[in-house]
Amino acid sequence: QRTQRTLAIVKPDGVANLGHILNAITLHGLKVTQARMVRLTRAEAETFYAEHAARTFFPKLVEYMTSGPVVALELLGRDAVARWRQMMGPTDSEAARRDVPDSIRAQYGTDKTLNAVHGSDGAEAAAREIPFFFPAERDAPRPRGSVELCGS
Ligand code: YYY
Ligand code: MG
Repeated sequence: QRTQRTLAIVKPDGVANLGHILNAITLHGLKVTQARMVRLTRAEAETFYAEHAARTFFPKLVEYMTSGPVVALELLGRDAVARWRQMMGPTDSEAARRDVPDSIRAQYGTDKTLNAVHGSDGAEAAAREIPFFFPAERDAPRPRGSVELCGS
């Protein structure tokens, strides 16, 4: 029941539906406080998903996340972490279509890997993941192409 921030990523296969996804986010009462489109390097994708480095799907995941630009979003709202996870639906888009047909992954994902969106899995992850895409302004000059949609 607290106002918090979370990191959302519209993954390469989700970018074609960016408008629908942003619309769903705002309809659910979450605010987009920072947004940035970026093509991740292999090293960046590996670092972002370092917790999964030992998994068999890791190479496929890194390949996918570097296959095109992604859009990173900082979301702000009451229980933003859990509410964004709930909007996303299950990791496997096929399971999402079965179990949560109105979820983002059900509507815009393909399978277990190509699943349209990412969301931080807790407040701790959010605190680590938000600065990964949005470093403090004193540390970094504003990257070209970055847009602040909304003051925080
Ligand atoms: O948090 P979430 O994205 O729902 O799933 P994770 O278990 O953290 O896995 C991260 C990421 O890895 C997932 O979004 C797709 C990919 N992945 C996969 O390709 N195959 C799996 N069996 C599990 C996860
Ligand atoms: Mg996860």
